[in-house]
Amino acid sequence: MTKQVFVIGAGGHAKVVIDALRRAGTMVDGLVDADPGRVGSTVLGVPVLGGDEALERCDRDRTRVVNGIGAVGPADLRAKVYAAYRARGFVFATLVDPSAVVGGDVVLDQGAQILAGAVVQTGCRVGCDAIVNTRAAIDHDCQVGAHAHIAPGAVLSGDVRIGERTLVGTGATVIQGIRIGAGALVAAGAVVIRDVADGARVAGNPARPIGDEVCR
Ligand code: JB2
Repeated sequence: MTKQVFVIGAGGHAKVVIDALRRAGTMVDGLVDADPGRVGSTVLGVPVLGGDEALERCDRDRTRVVNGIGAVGPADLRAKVYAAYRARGFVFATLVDPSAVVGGDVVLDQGAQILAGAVVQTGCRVGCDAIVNTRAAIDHDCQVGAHAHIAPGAVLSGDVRIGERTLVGTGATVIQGIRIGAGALVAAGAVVIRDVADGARVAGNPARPIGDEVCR
């Protein structure tokens, strides 16, 4: 059955998602965005139809939604939007950019997104609504929790666990076997050689706990 596809959000992440979907052979029928000022505009030629209520009349069986809101920190908006749409009966499509390499036994949960040039090796699981962003590399047997974001160019060695809603920042490196808890933040460029607790923020080489300064 042909499905209509809508992307939630009309900002930077939505643009990346629309392009990946197209190259994977999926056309996007429209966008929804909470900003009324965006209604009537287009992103890569796809119209912004309205706010979240614009999809209310869609037949859930014939509709798939894609989360176009990026995860820019722990406890993010992205997870809330995912939960709200699931509660309304919508199903999220998984997205694998055609340029990504994904092992044959990798498990992608609902709404997981593997973007351009990413590598996800054998034995991995990517949780629901998680993002493996541009050119991120995840080696064998890693587990990425729901709504987590492995940012562009980050590297996870084998058998790493990333908790729900955790952000591993741009270009960060995590050595093999490390456990990073839920709602944590690993700053861009950090080198993680010890486990990271739930909610912790770490930065540097080797990565150490930090305060609240911006570190994405
Ligand atoms: O509840 C909502 C909602 N809240 C914010 N529902 C809907 N449908 N849309 C919502 N939005 C909209 O998400 C905002 O009005 C805004 O248009 C959009 C977010 O766009 P922005 O470009 O600010 O962020 P992003 O999440 O697309 O991209 C961020 O994360 C990516 C991973 C940026 O930091 C990117 O650079 C990054 N690559």
